[in-house]
Amino acid sequence: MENLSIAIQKSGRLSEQSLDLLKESGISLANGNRKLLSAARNFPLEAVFLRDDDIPQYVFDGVTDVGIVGENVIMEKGFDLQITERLGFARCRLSIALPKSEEYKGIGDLDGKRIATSYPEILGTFLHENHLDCEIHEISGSVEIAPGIGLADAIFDIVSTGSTLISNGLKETEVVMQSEAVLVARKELSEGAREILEKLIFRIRAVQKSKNNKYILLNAPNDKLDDIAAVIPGMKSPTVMPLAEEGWSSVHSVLNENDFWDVIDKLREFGAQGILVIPIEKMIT
Ligand code: PRT
Ligand code: ZN
Repeated sequence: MENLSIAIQKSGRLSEQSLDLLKESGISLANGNRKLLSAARNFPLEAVFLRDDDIPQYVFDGVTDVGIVGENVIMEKGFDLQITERLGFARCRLSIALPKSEEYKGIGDLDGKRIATSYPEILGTFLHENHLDCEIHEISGSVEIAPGIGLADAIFDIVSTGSTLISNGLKETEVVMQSEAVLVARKELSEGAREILEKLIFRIRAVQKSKNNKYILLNAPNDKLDDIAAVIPGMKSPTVMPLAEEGWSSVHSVLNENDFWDVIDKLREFGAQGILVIPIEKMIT
């Protein structure tokens, strides 16, 4: 039986959540720190643990079929790979930042500046698109200290909470791209590998959906059932069952996290009582 091989970051910001996602998809892998390879026991998948920077190349060269890596690394390396699924974790943005004291009226103020970064390709493309002529200083780590030591006038780096910028006396002036972890695949996969990948994606989607949705149970006065059904459509439509108490029903449905509180407010207005909200383990639609 054929295997699908997947590259996963060996240790870093992506490692734990990558393994968790596989685990929630019913695929258990042992990630011993000293191990390079690990085969899943219950799914035709083999994991290879690598530095995140190497993952795009390994997938492109066919050393592994797929990989989990930050979109920023995919963009920077520039290999022609297929993003098969956005995974929603390791969210961050890549931004240009200037010393806080510097006046900034708009993008034109960046012209002529020396910018330190570990992402010269993404930055170069952005500068080119905006007709800016800057000097790019490629450095591999601690980019945020470059302006302080006089190595550069500005930086281009990953920002998440923004606290690294603040503690280095910098301010974010241009957001160049948003990033999150993605599942990438080589464009030419064998038919067998493609089939396993489809199965993996199907499971990942079920996990993602379950995280974005909650199961809701409530008691509703019968004369308000239509109003209530309109705010909670559910996967098809809500399940409505009569309660022992005359004139009341029990309503079961699925709610999306995004409009959760708005819906709850409306349900209360319509007289819903005893509202219970329960996490969903898996959701297959
Ligand atoms: O050893 P290896 O090469 O595998 O790992 P790495 O050190 O290159 O990468 P790692 O594990 O630090 O990050 C992996 C991926 O996580 C990145 O490529 C991004 O896609 C994503 N990610 C999400 C982040 C952050 N958030 C993040 N905050 N990567 C880095 N940071 C750093 C950033 O460089 C900056 O120094 O955190 C600082 C900013 O954070 P805030 O919260 O202070 O703004
Ligand atoms: Zn790295």
